[in-house]
Amino acid sequence: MKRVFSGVQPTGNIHIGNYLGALRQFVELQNDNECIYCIVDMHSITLPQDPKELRKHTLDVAALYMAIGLDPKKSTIFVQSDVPGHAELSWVLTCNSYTGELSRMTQFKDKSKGRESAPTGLFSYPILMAADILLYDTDIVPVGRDQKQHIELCRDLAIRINNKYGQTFVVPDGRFLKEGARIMSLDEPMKKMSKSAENPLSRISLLDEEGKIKKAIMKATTDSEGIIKFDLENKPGVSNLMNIYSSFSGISVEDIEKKYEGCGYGDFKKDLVQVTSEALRPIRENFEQIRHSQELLNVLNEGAEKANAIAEKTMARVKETFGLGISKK
Ligand code: AQP
Repeated sequence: MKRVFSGVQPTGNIHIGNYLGALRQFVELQNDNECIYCIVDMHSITLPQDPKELRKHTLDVAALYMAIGLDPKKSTIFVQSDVPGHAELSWVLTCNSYTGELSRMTQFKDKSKGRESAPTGLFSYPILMAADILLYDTDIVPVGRDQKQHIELCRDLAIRINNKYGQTFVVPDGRFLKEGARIMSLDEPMKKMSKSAENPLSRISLLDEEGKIKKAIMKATTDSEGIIKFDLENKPGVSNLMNIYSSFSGISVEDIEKKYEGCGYGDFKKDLVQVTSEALRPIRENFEQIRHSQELLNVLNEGAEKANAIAEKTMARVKETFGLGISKK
């Protein structure tokens, strides 16, 4: 069995980009692999968060993990800050990385744009992410395509340390979905859909009700051509909507083109509202049942225990490699 690790930041409600790009794979993978899924709250504080909101979102994401079908009997589900190994390993990796390679990360460039001085945590975000992955001897990391560069950096760090100090880390592979791998913002289709974007109509969250879904889709940016055609370069808005339609319905974009030949954007958008609402309804219903249950807290406690047991073993090996620590406690 391969070991799978991935995580989501509790920076807001999970949107369909997170779901179609990453989380959908989490569920699929749990049947044939040993899966570890984390709510990466320490990543969230790379930008300021309201502490109460952060706790709430952490539990929301955990409940959503279960609502989309993650089964705690098959997958380990836990909160990052409950396992100290993440921060510990992150420091070791920091000491083996270079400011040059971190400066090239596009996520850092995007998130620090317009700031005179960016938070250090934002700069070293990819190192914490590498620590998350390497801490569990991960083979496969299911993520959206936007994380490709971070996965490459993680691999580089693992290979660099293995070459210099001897075999210490498993070198992981990213796993990216083809369809829906990158869902774009509904109002600015050249930007990716994001939890923290200012305009709430730029995204559809997994917990949105039909009214909000309808508003966001009917207002989504298209173009003046009025033709349902998949053309990422010239028709990014329409192509993004087709991508969403295809991901939820399983109908290929070619068949969507045929189905809507001669139709206007209005008809297509109305159907997309229906397809999306139907796909999200069961998730919302499951969420309502799980969110305030004792079961959720039990799952997170047990998950942290299991994750800690693996993390402690890795950290013992890492300390041995680097000559760190004396006490065997
Ligand atoms: N628009 C997207 N399309 C496809 N996949 C996406 N992911 C994020 N946005 C899209 C994937 O979702 C997983 C969890 O993401 P994250 O919470 O760790 O951080 P993020 O990539 O920074 O997501 P957001 O929504 O943009 O959050 P904020 O606004 O807080 O930065 C990852 O696997 C990611 O690839």
